[in-house]
Amino acid sequence: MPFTSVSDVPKGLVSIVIPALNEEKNIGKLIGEVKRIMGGSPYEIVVVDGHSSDNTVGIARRMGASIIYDSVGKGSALITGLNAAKGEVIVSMDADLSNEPRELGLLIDGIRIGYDVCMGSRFMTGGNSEDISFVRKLGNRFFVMLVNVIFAGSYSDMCYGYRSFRRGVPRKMHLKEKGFGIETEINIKAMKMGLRVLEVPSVEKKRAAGDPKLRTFRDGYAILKTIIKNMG
Ligand SMILES: Nc1nc2c(ncn2[C@@H]2O[C@H](COP(=O)(O)OP(=O)(O)O)[C@@H](O)[C@H]2O)c(=O)[nH]1
Ligand SMILES: [Mg+2]
Repeated sequence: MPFTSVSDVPKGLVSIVIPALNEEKNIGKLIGEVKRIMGGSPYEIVVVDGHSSDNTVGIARRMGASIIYDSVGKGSALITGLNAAKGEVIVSMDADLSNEPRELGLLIDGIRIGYDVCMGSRFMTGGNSEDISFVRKLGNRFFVMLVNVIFAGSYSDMCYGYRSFRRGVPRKMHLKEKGFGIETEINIKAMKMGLRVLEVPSVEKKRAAGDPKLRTFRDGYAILKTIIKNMG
């Protein structure tokens, strides 16, 4: 359901932005669960497809999602989706069933009670990850520590895509990272911009089907470069 002008947008609209690349085995179930959780409240689901070679788009469209395309990378897809979203609250979530739709309420409420960005955290009390490897957990710890020291933050997690934003906030961040550095760029910019940031616990499930697109060392290096680039 595309909204053509701001006056068309229903009050309290929530946008759920899902970057997806070859997720035909996951996307249908995810959209079904999101719709059930959102129930009668106004929402839109925006799938940002990276020109999948499988039937991701066909399934997502049949389930009622709006489809936009971005073939550059995960970050680039997320930026495209966040900028296209019309909601008062905008949620980003992965397509691989790692992010539980029943946590949506917590992320949405975080914005409704006054925060600008609300970030799911796997490593605060109540959070957990069933998906992260030991090496990636170690790398994440290191990057969290680095960002907290350099930018005076107190994050418990980074590099995690289950988040929510107040309308207008993603655009003001002028996001640039085209790959998996995007989550780190958001953490850093939220600090630098003095935004009101809330972390809420999140349990990351194992990717349900298909292959992970993140490559630990290639993308770890990209995250490090993101931190350095944003130091100025
Ligand atoms: N549009 C688009 N989505 C992507 C791309 N790379 C990954 N994704 C999606 O981004 C989300 C996170 O990717 P995933 O491979 O699960 O990363 P991981 O959970 O960090 O290992 C999933 O929904 C992917 O389908 C890309 O190049 N383009
Ligand atoms: Mg994943």
